[in-house]
Amino acid sequence: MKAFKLTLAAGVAATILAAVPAYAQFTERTIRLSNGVNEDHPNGKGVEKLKTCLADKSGGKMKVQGFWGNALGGDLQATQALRSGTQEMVVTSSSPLIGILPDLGVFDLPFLFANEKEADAILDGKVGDQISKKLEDVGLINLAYWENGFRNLTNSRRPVEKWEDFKGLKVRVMQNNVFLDTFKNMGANAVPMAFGEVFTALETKAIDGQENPFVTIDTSKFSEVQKYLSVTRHAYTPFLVLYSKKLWDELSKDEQAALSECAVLARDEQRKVSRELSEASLKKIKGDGVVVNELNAQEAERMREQSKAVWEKHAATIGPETVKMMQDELNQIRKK
Ligand code: 2Q2
Repeated sequence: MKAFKLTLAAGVAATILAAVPAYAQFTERTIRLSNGVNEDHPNGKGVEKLKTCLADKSGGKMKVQGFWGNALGGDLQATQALRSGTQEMVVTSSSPLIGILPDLGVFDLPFLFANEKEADAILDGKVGDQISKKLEDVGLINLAYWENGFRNLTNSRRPVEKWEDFKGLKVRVMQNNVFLDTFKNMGANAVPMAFGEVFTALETKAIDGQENPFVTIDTSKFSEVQKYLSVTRHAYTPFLVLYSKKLWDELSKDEQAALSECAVLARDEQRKVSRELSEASLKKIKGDGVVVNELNAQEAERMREQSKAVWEKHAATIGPETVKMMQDELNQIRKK
């Protein structure tokens, strides 16, 4: 029996190795990838797909070690580690990085996308490519855009049914001036804070609320410390799947090609799981006793109108040409 098992294992190993052309250049390596959410978030499935794809393409030589829940620091801290070449990868929201690349603020403009179709077309098209090119100039290779998603408000004080209901709510926002102004403009007391500190701040009532997609609210267990969820869909945040340019430049062309192809394959899986899990997360949040309200069409339109001032204020800092490219591309997509 033992001999049979050994033969079988040798056979499997030979099959994997055979899939990799003899001339391909792969070196035994472990890629450290960090993220701020927990592994049961859709990012867990994205990273799993990345791992298996790289193993197939490299004959098991390219491994990925995932670090979850900000274990290697928050989004900005981890991204700086990539720029200094002390960490290979991070899956991070774009929003905390606008100090590194102001153009990223275009994704934070309130009510930018109406649906996932628009978000995918923009991120996987001309605007996404342009931003990725600019990221390379600041030491970051963006391999793909994954989905953080449409953001909704939770808080412990009251339902928000119109923009005036934000008045006086102490709401944590990502460390990003567009988000800060989006909430200040609606009368909230906006508090910039790293994601890793949010649960405790909600639990101790240091803040009243926060805003994130359903899957993040669910997998970060915010239902345990929040009473109300108002479905505002006030912004759509992408995830950047970043590789340190310093370390990227040390890779072979085959390793770079494998990472680029696998990150895109994993993107499609991550988005699929994110969209499947979104409805399930909303159901679970309701089941946890959170009071959920949707904004009616009229009040949602009034909130959009009120938020237009934020666009005008931030176009200059984001970069007028980037904002114009975004608007032109969106107009093209909406004509189809
Ligand atoms: O509100 C936030 O900060 C989140 O959307 C985070 O950006 C996101 O979960 C990242 O921390 C993932 O690394």
